[in-house]
Amino acid sequence: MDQIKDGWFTESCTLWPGQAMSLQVEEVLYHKKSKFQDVMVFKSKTYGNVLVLDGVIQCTERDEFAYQEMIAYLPLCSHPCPKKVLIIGGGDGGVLREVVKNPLVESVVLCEIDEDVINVSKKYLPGMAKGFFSPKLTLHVGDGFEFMKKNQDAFDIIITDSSDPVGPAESLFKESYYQLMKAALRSGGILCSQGECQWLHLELIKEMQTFCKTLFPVVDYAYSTIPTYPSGQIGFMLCSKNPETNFKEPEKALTQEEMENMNLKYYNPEIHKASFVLPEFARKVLNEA
Ligand code: SPD
Repeated sequence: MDQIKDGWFTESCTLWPGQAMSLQVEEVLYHKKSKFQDVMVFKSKTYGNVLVLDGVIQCTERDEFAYQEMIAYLPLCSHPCPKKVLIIGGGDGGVLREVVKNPLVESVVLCEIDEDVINVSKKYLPGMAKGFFSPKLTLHVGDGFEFMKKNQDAFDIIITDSSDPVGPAESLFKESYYQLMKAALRSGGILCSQGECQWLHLELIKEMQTFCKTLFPVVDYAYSTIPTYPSGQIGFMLCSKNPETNFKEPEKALTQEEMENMNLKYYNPEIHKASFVLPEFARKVLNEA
């Protein structure tokens, strides 16, 4: 528990050297090692309950929607008919909650390797974990690589809601993983993966974009703002098997009524388009890739 000192949790990591994020702690609700990682949930003073894996903040009740809505709705609204969805990771249930809300989605498989994350989230993050009770869901506890090897040409959308590229999630940022996703997607399928932060990981994003372009005819990078992720932002790598896909224009813009019915708090058609507009330092690097 050396990350909590004088009532403050501090997140530091070799992936963002020289900087750290702190949140004031009211109470540690859960802290145990699972088979795969260190799992902690604490009640914070101003951000609600916070899920931390291997010392890194995964979500807080206050700002999680800025990530979960974007990683779900950017691909869902870029596909004309997103019937079958696969989520790799996402054990807190937040992305699942967003995906099952969409009336076009008929079925969702969530494949999470760490069952403890699911159980802890059901107990301490009920607002996120409610997707686990949807009749659209088939839950698979296991390895995403193995699952996709056995399920080819099967999904319209694959969302990878992973932690950062250290420890269990490192392989999810590699070309071999993207090749597997490509094979698991149906014709016209779209993937959207946690794509790290342009302020911190531009070289990694460029590397990923470069190999994605060898695999898919359409590749793009978008981002969302979120206070409790390093540098206040996180990005998404989007790839489509359909050469006609234009990620920057939603296939069908959600109406105000639809957004209200789905209780969206961050995503709207304007922010969809705007999320692909990059600052000049990032645009230059990624345009060269
Ligand atoms: N730096 C933390 C990145 C975490 C991304 N995944 C979060 C999981 C939320 N469902």
